Amino acid sequence: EGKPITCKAAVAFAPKQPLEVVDVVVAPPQAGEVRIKIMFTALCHTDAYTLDGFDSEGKFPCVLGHEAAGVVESVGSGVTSCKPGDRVIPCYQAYCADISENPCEHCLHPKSNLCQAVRAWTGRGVMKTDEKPRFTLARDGSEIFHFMGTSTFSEYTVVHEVAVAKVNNDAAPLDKVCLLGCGVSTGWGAVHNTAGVEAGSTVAVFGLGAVGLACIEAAVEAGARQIIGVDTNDEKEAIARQFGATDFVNPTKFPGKDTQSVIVEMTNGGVDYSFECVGNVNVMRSALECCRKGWGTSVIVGVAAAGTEISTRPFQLVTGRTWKGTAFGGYKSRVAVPKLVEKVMSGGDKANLDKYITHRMKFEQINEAFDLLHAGKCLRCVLSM
Ligand code: NAD
Ligand code: DAO
Ligand code: ZN
Repeated sequence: EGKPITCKAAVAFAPKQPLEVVDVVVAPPQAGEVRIKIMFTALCHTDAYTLDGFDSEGKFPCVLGHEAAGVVESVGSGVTSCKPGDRVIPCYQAYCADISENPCEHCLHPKSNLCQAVRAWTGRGVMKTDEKPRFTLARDGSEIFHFMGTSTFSEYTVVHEVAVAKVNNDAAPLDKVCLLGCGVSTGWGAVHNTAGVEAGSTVAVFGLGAVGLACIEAAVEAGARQIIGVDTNDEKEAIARQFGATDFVNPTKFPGKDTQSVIVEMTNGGVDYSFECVGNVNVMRSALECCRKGWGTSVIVGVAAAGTEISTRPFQLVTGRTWKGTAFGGYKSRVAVPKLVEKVMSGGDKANLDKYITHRMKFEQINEAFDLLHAGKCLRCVLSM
């Protein structure tokens, strides 16, 4: 019954090429699907990484984007958890347990947030119902693939119902809470859910983009007594200290010495927890090896290029270090995101998301926003549609 909508989308036609803002046709939502009018979208490093061709799952042409907020335009048959007019945050990591008759085992398991309900299809850039994308190019009708089940670099997108988190608080500003769709939630959850940082802990955070800074913010909240920010860019020191880092290490300032040795010396044996928020396998090794013998835990948050491998000496683990990782901070997305919105709304300055937003632009300027991300000048750039 719904009609196709013709609108603007920033299409990635091929890896390493600028996006092209063109007219696309967005088909109506089918059973179990939701069509969303995107109001604001931010850019995350993962979009840049896919555009750069590092993601083996990346299928072109596609509509990238996965950190956004918008309003439900229409819903397909059988959709009960949201309705037209609802303000929502699309989630690249779905959650099915509370709305599915046959929930996946991950959603039922307390230790996992990796819902598999639509995973096989989102990985291939299509919708589950008919295994086709809902985007076609207006000029020739050719198919354009989805990305991460979200594709928010478009005025309208279609997502699976299991991937739609509601913003229940009418006062929540969508141009800010859009950040809860990825980077900020990931950093917070890495600290609180995946690591479980306790008061009095020592922490090292490698990579001080929005994700790493969110780890610092959460470590402060958890009561960590020492928080070491690590970044190759000296300009990150000031912002890391504003977020609550007590120390800053620039690995390039210690030629011939590895970063793990620097941190082990600073902490008299290593940190209780470390977080890798860069996506570099050498940094992942440093992050593990700067952890305290006996109990130190390192969490991999960064997404490394396809095909790369991590390494360390097994003795590092034999002697009590733990190596783990996190996707979306371990949060069961669709039920957790509304709570995170509430936390932001009730947290005053403490949970203020403004400090992550260094730039705002028009959607049409999306390629400039990518340039900023690559230049390391930007935490988050929020685009208005
Ligand atoms: P970003 O590019 O804004 O930040 C990365 C930071 O790392 C920059 O400040 C950069 O200067 C620094 N850096 C680069 N090389 C370094 C090195 N060798 N040592 C120390 N610092 C170095 O990226 P972001 O948006 O904050 O994302 C960080 C990572 O997290 C990315 O890999 C992204 O794909 C990943 N990510 C993962 C999840 C998840 O669910 N696991 C979610 C969101 C993002
Ligand atoms: O295989 O079930 C699965 C989960 C796949 C998604 C994992 C996402 C990891 C983090 C992606 C980067 C964040 C934008
Ligand atoms: Zn599920």
